[in-house]
Amino acid sequence: MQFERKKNYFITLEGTEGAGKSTALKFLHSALLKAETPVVITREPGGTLIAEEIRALLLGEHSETMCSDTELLLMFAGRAQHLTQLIRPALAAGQWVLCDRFTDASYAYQGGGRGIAEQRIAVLESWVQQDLQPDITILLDLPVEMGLQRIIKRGNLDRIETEQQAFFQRVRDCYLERAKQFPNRFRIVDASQSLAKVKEMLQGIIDELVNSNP
Ligand code: Z5A
Repeated sequence: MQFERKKNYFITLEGTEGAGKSTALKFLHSALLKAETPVVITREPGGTLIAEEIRALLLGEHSETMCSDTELLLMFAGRAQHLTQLIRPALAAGQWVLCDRFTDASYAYQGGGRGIAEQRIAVLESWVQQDLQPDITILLDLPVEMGLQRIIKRGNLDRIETEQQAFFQRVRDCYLERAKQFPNRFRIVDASQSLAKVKEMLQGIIDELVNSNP
């Protein structure tokens, strides 16, 4: 008798500011472990030694302004390293990968936020990823003002988090546009709801994936 190989998913988690990604990530991780899913949890920018060094450069404060192209290219430099060293080998070994942000964030922040043309980002995307795309992207969405109030309360803002409200509105608009463009891949979760409700929705997504497995 031949057993079908179980599908292992590449899941990415995205969100606007203060959407509660850190909390959601912990919940998703434990839900996958409870379902006895072999999962690697990682993040972008970052995820490997070199990519984490690039992250420090990206999120740190500098005495010189980082230009938008540098920011975009560094995001993809880190992604190339991350894909080669961690994501592709994990997927090839049959593990699920749960990644805190991925290329949709480059479209949202460097494209929507900074105004870099989508086509330029698409060139880097196909260079670095070839045909690899996440299977599922969970987007935690909430009104910008509400998210900013949450992160101001939390404190400890990084270089990108100190941007103006209009920047984050463009980021949100771009995420929602991408969700419309790729409806099969995106799952939108209303992050303005109570944490209990958000967790219930996340559990529903995990159940859908685990149960869809042969
Ligand atoms: N970036 C980019 O520009 N381009 C790229 O290609 C990539 C990334 C990959 C670092 O990302 C930055 O990199 C990010 C995008 C950019 N920049 N910004 N800004 P990150 O993912 O490491 O950092 P982050 O966006 O700041 O995410 P975070 O640390 O996970 O924070 P969060 O989503 O804002 O969530 P939180 O800290 O869990 O929640 C914020 C507060 O709200 C906290 O006090 C919670 O207790 C509270 N909270 C959470 N959920 C709820 C609910 N449901 N109700 C009430 N209160 C809640």
